Amino acid sequence: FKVSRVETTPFDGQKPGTSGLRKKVKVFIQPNYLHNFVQSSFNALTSEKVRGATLVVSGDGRYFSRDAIQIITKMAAANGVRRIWIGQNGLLSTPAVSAVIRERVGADGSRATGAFILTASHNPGGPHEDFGIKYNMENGGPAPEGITNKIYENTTTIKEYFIAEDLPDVDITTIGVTNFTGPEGPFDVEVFDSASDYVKLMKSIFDFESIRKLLSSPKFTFCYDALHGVAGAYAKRIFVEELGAQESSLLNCTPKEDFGGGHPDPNLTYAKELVARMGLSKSEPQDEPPEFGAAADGDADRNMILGKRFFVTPSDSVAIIAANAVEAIPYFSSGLKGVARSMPTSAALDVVAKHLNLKFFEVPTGWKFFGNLMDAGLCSVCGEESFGTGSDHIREKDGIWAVLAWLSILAYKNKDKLGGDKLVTVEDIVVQHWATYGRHFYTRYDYENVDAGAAKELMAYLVKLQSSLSEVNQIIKGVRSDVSNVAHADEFEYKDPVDGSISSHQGIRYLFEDGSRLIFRLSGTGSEGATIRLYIEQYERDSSKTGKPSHEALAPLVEVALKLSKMQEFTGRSSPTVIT
Ligand code: VG1
Ligand code: CO
Repeated sequence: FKVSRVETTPFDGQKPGTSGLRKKVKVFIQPNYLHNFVQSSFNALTSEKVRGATLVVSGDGRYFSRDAIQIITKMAAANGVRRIWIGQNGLLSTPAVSAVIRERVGADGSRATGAFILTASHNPGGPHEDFGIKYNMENGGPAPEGITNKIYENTTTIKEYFIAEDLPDVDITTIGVTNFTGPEGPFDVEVFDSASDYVKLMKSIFDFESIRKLLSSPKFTFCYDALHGVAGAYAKRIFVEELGAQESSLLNCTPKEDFGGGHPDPNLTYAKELVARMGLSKSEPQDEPPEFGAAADGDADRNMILGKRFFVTPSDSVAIIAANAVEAIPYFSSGLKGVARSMPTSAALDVVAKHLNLKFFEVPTGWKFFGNLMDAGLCSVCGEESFGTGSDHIREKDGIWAVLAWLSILAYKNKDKLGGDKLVTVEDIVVQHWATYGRHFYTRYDYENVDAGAAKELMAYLVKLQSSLSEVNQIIKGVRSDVSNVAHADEFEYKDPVDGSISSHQGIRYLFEDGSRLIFRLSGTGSEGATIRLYIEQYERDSSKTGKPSHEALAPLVEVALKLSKMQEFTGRSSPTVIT
């Protein structure tokens, strides 16, 4: 093939957010739009990460992925990349990409040093919806801010890109290697099975035999919803073939370009079918819901865990996994190195860390911050309130790993009970956890697609308000006299304990005397307008009160949050778009 140099001009707004660049498909398909971003990424990397390198290119299979894979392959060839690895049909979940970078060894001993992951995660897909791209590094984790800032800078000055226009399209449906020769020598494209490397890694972490006993027991019923995302490419292999679940326990496990027209976000609002099956929908009561249910997002790095008629908050989930990991999961049998959560995630994990005397870290939102801790051997288990849970087996959150972690805990607690006794349920495990550690009532209000100017004004107002705690507490007393005082308020800033880098403006915090917290931040993953996230949390140690419905317990704090922020005045919204 030949290498062409193509002149181009910058596009505005190619700034990677919390997790890569996410825009409407109609933005991405503009001539040169994707090309500019990819060339800017190559230019942001050191030369040995490009020339002669092996790179992975794949994603959640959303609309435009197939075209994007061909474009990136041709640009990689032209930029001197030696080898491209592609999951069959262009499918690799985000955690599987991380696993492939860390674990996969090619026939000639080659290893990947990076990846372009094609996904907009939980955002809908299709010609009128979202596409996205992000770059992951040689540790398998998202590029740190140093690199994403450089990519962005490059996009603002880009003048040219390189592409092998005459390279034939590669057949991504068939497993195998295709060899090409360019001006600098050989270039190979290898299409491989999307699941094998990931399945192998899962089998090295968990005790599949004990999970199989649980899943194949007639007493235990199970349901998994991939919401037509890429998790479907793994679910049958792992849950049915390896672990003996019924095939009928898989919902929406065929990956689709448009996620079947749905919103591939595993929460109580969007995973409707699973939520109904688990007996959590008032309008569709069920006689016998399954004992355990779970869902994933488009790229399968998120998870929602449900019991029979029971929702596990993600903040509780990571705390419960951390509390039980050493006993229930062979990978952790020699102990946890430490645990970490994102700032807005509830403090349920903090309490576990204290009890078990574990190192603990609070990082800004987004998975890239956990990676440094893990690379330095400081953190084993971590999570976010946004349905992200994971460990140092890879450098991304991992939806199927979280399900296997829960199944391991259930298998461990029920190992003597599969014969006849009543099973220990998901709900039992959570209620027991609250009895030991107390309960963190928690909810998140999302105001999606708010006018960007209005969102900025609201945030600026809240920052300004922080300078006078007495004014804050006066407002609160005027709204609810039963809510405690704010003891401290700030904008969260994080200093990475490993490399010393500083991330500022990571969300506005109001910390109350009784341990309650109100947090406000702007989303960094949307593709239109602004999304305001309001996180509300309250700790209850008294075990006679931990059973209250969450919305009841949090009602006073919610009222305070809305009044304090003048939410309706600024945004014109009387209620949030989504409550999780
Ligand atoms: C959201 C979540 C954050 C998560 C990020 C990527 O970011 O809040 O916790 O890490 O999505 O998840 P933001 O900036 O919109 O709040 V995924 O599954 O979309 O890659
Ligand atoms: Co995701």
